[in-house]
Amino acid sequence: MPAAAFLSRMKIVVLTGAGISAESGVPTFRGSDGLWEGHRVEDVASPEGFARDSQLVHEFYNGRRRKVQEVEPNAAHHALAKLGRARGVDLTLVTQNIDDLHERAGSHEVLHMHGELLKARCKECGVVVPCREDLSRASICPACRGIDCMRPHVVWFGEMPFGLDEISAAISSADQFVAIGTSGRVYPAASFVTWARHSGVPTLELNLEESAASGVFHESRRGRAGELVPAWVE
Ligand code: BJW
Repeated sequence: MPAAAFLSRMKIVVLTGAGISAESGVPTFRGSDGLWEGHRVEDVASPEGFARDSQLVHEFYNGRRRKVQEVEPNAAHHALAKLGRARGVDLTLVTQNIDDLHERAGSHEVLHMHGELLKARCKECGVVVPCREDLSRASICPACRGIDCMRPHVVWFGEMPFGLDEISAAISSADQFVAIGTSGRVYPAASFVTWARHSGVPTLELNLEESAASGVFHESRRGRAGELVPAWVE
């Protein structure tokens, strides 16, 4: 067996946020003219908001679903796909983003902790199905045939993010934790850097501006993801 086979691969956990897709033309949430501008968060991103006015929520996500199918991955998504293919690297790619730009850049097994815009879920029977078209109150569940029970397959405030056990295990055994393009304002993702530090894992932030979590990282680099991420991966 070659000696290299005994060398363990470097385990890197990357967390991405809205900032990585900004240069593809996908608006972030909290910037000026961010996604929440013109919407009350609790109206469009909570189960209570959906129960109050599902049509408003459908329209919000229908617009974003159409838009996301018109944009392309950028240099930062491509750099992370390249990192995932690198020999000697064991990459766990966790994204808070509901777009599919990591996959379209060539990344595999992306952990979408806040769900996926191009999927819908039946709130009655739980089936998850691909969804590229508009949803409405008239949408019919393909499994249970119920009416007005399909919702975007996303994680709203007050709901449990996906894959937390897997993410926690990956962070605690990582050699490096890197957060890219996220404001550090939404939990539990904002705590990942603290989880990493508790496990003695070196932490790096790549972000346009100072974030709410910047002070917790060992190192923070400021700039556009489209420049910082390829430079870090090289
Ligand atoms: C660039 C750039 C460029 C720009 N290059 N950078 C304390 C502890 C635990 C929970 C809570 C807590 N306090 C409150 C909570 C509850 C709540 C929460 O966090 N509330 C906060 C508002 C305080 N959290 C929840 O309810 C979560 N569930 C939960 O906690 O379950 C119980 C639980 C408890 C304990 C452990 C485990 C579980 C669920 C949160 C769901 C969030 N959902 C959303 C919507 C998803 C669907 C959709 O997309 O519509 O997720 S909200 C929204 O925010 C979306 C995002 O994924 C998320 C994060 O946003 P992100 O990515 O950081 O974007 P921005 O816009 O905020 O920042 C962009 C950054 O990029 C900026 O810094 C820019 O500078 C930068 N940038 N251009 C590089 N070119």
